[in-house]
Amino acid sequence: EAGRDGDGAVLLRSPSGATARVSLHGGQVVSWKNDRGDELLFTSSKAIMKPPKAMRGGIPICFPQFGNCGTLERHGFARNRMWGLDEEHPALSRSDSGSRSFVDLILKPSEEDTKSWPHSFEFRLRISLTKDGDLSLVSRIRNVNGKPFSFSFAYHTYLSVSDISEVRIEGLETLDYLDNLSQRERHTEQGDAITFESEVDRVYVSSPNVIAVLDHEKKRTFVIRKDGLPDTVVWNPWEKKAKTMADFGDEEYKQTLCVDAAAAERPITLRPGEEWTGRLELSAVPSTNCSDH
Ligand code: TA6
Repeated sequence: EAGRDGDGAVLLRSPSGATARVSLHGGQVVSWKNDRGDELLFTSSKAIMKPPKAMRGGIPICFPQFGNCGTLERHGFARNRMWGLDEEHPALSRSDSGSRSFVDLILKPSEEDTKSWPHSFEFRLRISLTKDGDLSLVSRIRNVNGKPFSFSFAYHTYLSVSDISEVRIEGLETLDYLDNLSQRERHTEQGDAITFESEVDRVYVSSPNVIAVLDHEKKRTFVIRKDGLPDTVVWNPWEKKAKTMADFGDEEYKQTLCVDAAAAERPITLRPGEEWTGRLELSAVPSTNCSDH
């Protein structure tokens, strides 16, 4: 079938020539390239590309929980499941040239899933490339249960960076964050842009809907726009933690930074029949100087 590669991943192409690959395993974006063919998302050289676990890199979807709580799988089961194509009219998603710029996926709970999380939902995920090559993910989660349920969520986004020491985040200054490295203790960020010189694992709460990740060496700025997702998670495992991860190279912490649009601090509650929408839009723009975004 056109638009699918040998591994069953869906290939997207924007009119500008940007591309993305979406794996049905996890509904995970596993590649996003600009019109020059530069890869913008990180994938570990040690990533395990087949089920049952999510591959290390790209954008795994964390649902129905972000983190580790109770009997539910760590970061939820959505990233580990096979998703279906949700396309009534697949031809509509193709451009004149035959390539497609978006795909609609769907996840419903299996019987196994309802044992660890006894709720019924329909999770629809549209992944698209805009005409300029920006990457957009829109999640719509509907409660098809007779009772309310609550969940947390994250787009666990592994950005590809030149060297973590050359990277800074703008937009999270002076915010409160929960520090996962010290029992989720609450701290307040100082006034400066965030830079990296050791392990970081934080949930910045009630963060702005637009933040920027500046890669000085690559002269590239990622602009991250979110909607419906109040928090931003920032994670880099650094050297020691990297060595404990079997599917992550010892030195690869230098080449990636996770910046996740998330609903992590407070769960989202849906009443029967209600639907929630959470959006992420990523763009990568050349930056000629530091304030250029
Ligand atoms: O905050 C990000 C985080 O929860 C970290 O604690 C970290 O270990 C990471 O996600 C990756 O989790 P994973 O289950 O994919 O190894």
